[in-house]
Amino acid sequence: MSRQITVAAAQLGPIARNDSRAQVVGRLIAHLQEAKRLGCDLVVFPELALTTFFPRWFMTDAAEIDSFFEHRMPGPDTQALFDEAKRLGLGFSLGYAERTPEGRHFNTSILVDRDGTIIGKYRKVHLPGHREHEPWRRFQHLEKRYFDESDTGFRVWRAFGGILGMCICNDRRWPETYRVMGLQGAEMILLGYNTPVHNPPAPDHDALSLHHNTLVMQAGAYQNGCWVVGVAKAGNEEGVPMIGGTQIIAPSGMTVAATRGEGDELAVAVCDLDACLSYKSTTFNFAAHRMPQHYGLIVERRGAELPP
Ligand code: ING
Repeated sequence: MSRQITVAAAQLGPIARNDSRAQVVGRLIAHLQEAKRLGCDLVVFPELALTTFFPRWFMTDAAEIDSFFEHRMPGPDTQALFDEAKRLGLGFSLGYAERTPEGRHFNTSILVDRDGTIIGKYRKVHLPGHREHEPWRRFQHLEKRYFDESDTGFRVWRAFGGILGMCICNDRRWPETYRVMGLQGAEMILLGYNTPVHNPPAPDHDALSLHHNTLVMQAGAYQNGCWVVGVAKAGNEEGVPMIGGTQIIAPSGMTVAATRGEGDELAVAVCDLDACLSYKSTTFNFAAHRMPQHYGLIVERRGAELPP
């Protein structure tokens, strides 16, 4: 017996600062329609999939900053996306900038069922970059300025016949992300990212940006016996080249589908959730092999403390 989900990793090319929500939603709907044609059940969109990656700019005008956030989901600009997904019988995950009714701001991802119901919401835990304007940088990375810290943590949901989790972008670089969801039985982790090729504090890493992207997601998949779907917003966005590298990774750690370019492109795979079992029941049988009594420092310490 196999529990199969056919998944579309729905990569987006650049979104311009002045692209309207309607223009972007039109691109997302085109992805839904192509995914349906290819027999998909679930479509995974990138992080901040409704706007350009605005944390690249230092802004002080509250109205300008707020223009990048959604006050309601679905809202007037996104209802068409929910309606088309429901009409096609497709589930999807979507990354966007969330402004809550109380005025809090999050880098958010939602999981939406085939009937348009929002099953789950995740708010980004690992906010990279910095809080203040750092003019020495070719471009800013002000996620610590524009987004509040997560109040959801890492959760999973029973959906599409399995146990699904979500994370966002920088989260994928931290092994704790996958393990916390692995300890909740995650069989598939959906994540989107907006990753500049150039990392101002570490330019010598730039040539390895695609390698690091694949490395961390393949490791997370294998070490937790789960599928990982990583989806880029890619290409040269407002003068900042962003990596592609969208891919679907099996519990074996092998990439089974990947995009070729840096534009709007689907990578599709038939994902058998039962493929998780041979890893979760042997090599990564957590209950049989983990030794949490020796892992205390992982939770007790934030930064490393060196020996005397
Ligand atoms: N972007 C980047 C990411 O983690 C980054 C930030 C780039 C970190 C390069 C390290 C190296 O993929 C987001 N949005 O988190």
